[in-house]
Amino acid sequence: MTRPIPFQLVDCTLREGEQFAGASFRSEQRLQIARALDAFGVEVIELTSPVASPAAARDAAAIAALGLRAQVAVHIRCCTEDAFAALACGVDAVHLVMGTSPELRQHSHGRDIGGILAAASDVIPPLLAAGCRVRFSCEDAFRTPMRELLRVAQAVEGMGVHRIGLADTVGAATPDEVSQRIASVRQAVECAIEFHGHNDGDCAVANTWAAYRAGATHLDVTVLGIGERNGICALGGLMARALQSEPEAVSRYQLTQLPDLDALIAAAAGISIPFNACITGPHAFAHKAGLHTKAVLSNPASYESIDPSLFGRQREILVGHALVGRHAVRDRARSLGIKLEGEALQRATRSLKALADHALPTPLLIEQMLRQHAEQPSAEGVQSTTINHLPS
Ligand code: HCA
Ligand code: CU
Repeated sequence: MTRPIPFQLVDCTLREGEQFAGASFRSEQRLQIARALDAFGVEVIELTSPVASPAAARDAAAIAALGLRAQVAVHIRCCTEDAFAALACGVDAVHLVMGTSPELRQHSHGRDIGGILAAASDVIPPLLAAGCRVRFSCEDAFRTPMRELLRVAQAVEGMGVHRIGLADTVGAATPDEVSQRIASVRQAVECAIEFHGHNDGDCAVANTWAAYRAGATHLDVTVLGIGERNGICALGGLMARALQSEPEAVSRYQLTQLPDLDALIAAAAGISIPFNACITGPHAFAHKAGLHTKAVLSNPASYESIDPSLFGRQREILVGHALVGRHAVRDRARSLGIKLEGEALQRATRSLKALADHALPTPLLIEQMLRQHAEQPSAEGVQSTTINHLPS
């Protein structure tokens, strides 16, 4: 018996991601990114509305024609003009969005709940009749009074949508609030539920996980979390979170492709992979303090909750710094074919610490020191002025 897929990933890099201040992808980049997302295994690829620009429409049609395994969707306003433009692109799915909070009702589209439902009933039937998958998302759902949110959710489900989206548009919800709201909507409707969480309060990944645990079936991500302001739930962050709790939930994705995917988007968006990115951050698997390296060398799981090799990454044991411990020094020596034990090891470690207090030694200098201590067990350290600002 095959197990049901626990959740589906809706990747919004080519929609929300392009709303990141630094991102303006060219057509060939959009196609390359769509292919890479498909190869990673995301289930849905969301694209910018075809009414945004001529290239957006051309690229949506081109991506829809690639024959990807992933479902291709365009993200549009809930109006017939956009809906017909979406159908003209030949996409599999249409993601409708409309603000339901008092703030957006007043300052965005100016309609009350009755007006929102009227717009939905104009747009949803022709899309369904054309054979499209349809998702209706309540923008700013977490500032929408619960009664009104449930009214909209039940009404659009009645119109036949395949999925209802709840967006934490201003990134202010907490995991508890997300759990409660998703659970209430889960009780009120039978269709699939999608969650889209912004990161303004640094809870996007936690909120997305809470949404899944409370019954959301579709989770929005972007590569590196890029999006409006400081973005949304990062694909890598969600993979890390899932692996820590339910590794089987992500086993169908090509996890070893994540570093290349993150690098692709970083380059296209003109940024570096952030130092604190889960999994692909440059030092995500670097161990430094002596206490840590001793235990990691004995068993990596002592300070690692995620195995770097699952993502094709390697752990690093840093020795070129003052916090170094003798186990790490011995390990580095061993990897260089140098046998360093007992008193010589102690002295080499002390010399390294004393040196690093003044300047971080280069890998070459470290090697020279280790050799010198191994060959001259009574030597009290080596002097050098070589400086490397990155401990290695
Ligand atoms: C936007 C807002 C949105 C929509 C999310 C959704 C949000 O259109 O830019 O369609 O579910 O965060 O509310 O990204
Ligand atoms: Cu958003």
